[in-house]
Amino acid sequence: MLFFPYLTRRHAAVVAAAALVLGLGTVVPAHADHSVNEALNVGEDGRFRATGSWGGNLSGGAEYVIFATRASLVAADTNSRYDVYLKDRVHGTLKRASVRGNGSQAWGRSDAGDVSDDGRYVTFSSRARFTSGDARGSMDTFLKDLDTGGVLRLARDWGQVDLSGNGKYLAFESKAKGYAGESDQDWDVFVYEIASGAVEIVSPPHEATDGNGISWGPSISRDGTRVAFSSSASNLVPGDANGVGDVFVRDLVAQRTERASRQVQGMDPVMDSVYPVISGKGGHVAFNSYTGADGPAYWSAHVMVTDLSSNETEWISRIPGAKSSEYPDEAPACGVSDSGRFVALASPLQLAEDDADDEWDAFVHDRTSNSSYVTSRRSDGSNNRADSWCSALSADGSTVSMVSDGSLTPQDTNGNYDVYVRSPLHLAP
Ligand SMILES: [Ca+2]
Ligand SMILES: [Ca+2]
Ligand SMILES: [Ca+2]
Ligand SMILES: [Ca+2]
Repeated sequence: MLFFPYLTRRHAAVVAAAALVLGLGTVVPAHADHSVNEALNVGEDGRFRATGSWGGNLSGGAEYVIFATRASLVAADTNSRYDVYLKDRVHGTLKRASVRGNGSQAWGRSDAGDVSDDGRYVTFSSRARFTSGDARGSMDTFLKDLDTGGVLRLARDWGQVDLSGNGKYLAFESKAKGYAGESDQDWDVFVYEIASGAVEIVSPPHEATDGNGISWGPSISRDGTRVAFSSSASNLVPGDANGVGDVFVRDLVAQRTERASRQVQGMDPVMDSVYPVISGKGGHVAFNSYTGADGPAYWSAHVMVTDLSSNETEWISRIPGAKSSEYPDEAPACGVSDSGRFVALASPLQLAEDDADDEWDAFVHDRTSNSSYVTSRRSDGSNNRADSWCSALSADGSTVSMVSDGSLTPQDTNGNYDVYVRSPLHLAP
């Protein structure tokens, strides 16, 4: 998942200043670290490119990273447009993914989506034409099979799409009628089985014929059986009486929905919970909550993680002593490791001792040691005084992908945003 910075640097500075006054500047211990950055905006010739790159979703094992760049990384790329590339980090090979079924290049900007764990399937969005019947100029989402070259244009009424790690399912949001018997035009969340084309509704209510609100923002587990989403409906589970939007998880095998934002620090949320990210195994969900431990946070969202087996929710982007309402708005989490222990997030807050600036940084939070660690550093470990955001986290939490407008490797002097992968993260045992 990728996002833009919000207008929060001023707020971050206020919180940082308050923390210093309160003696809270030192938050967590630093980790020993030997991880290095890998820049993705590098051509087949091994040279770093002068124009920027963007995106950076990872396969579960971090063997593959999908990103977009305006630079030409392979000789056949002569369109001077953003294209989507898939880097095989194990074999060091690079493929341009945003090409048509016959291998010809497209003439419009393409942006990176998701990649399956085996690197076979990718999703991307583009204004270019990839299939017959696709009008140039319309923004569409495509599914590409890199084994066969085949490109499938996903339906125009699909919004956000998430590919399951096993490459078999796509979770999507839509407000169109007709999917899985839906008769209204509210936003709902569905799962599409790639092999059969079957569509199943994910956001059904437990008692009524339809949810009494909108459901959106799906995130699907590796095996495709669990889908997290946001919903304003109050009839998806019994006893949802808080009157605000929540995050839910649907188990498509057990045909059961549970509320993941049921408890935040022991309290029923009094403000919305949004932007869920489910772990590959489906046991943990990170999301943003506008409710803090001490009540409504109003305009600031905090990153929370719910363990679905214990049903406990933890606020992880927290500076001790600061009030909820003093926090800046935070970006959605980028990933949760399979065990639920590690969470990738980005924040303008100084969540780690080694973060010495009020720029946005990418962090990995370790829920076991309750400490956060800056991953958007230079390879030599020095501080990067520029905004950086996370993109994705590997299943084991040892590899993170990021976008930074700083220079995280010595050859990056282009002054543009670029995608990096950092690994292996030597986090506390
Ligand atoms: Ca290009
Ligand atoms: Ca609710
Ligand atoms: Ca910072
Ligand atoms: Ca750069």
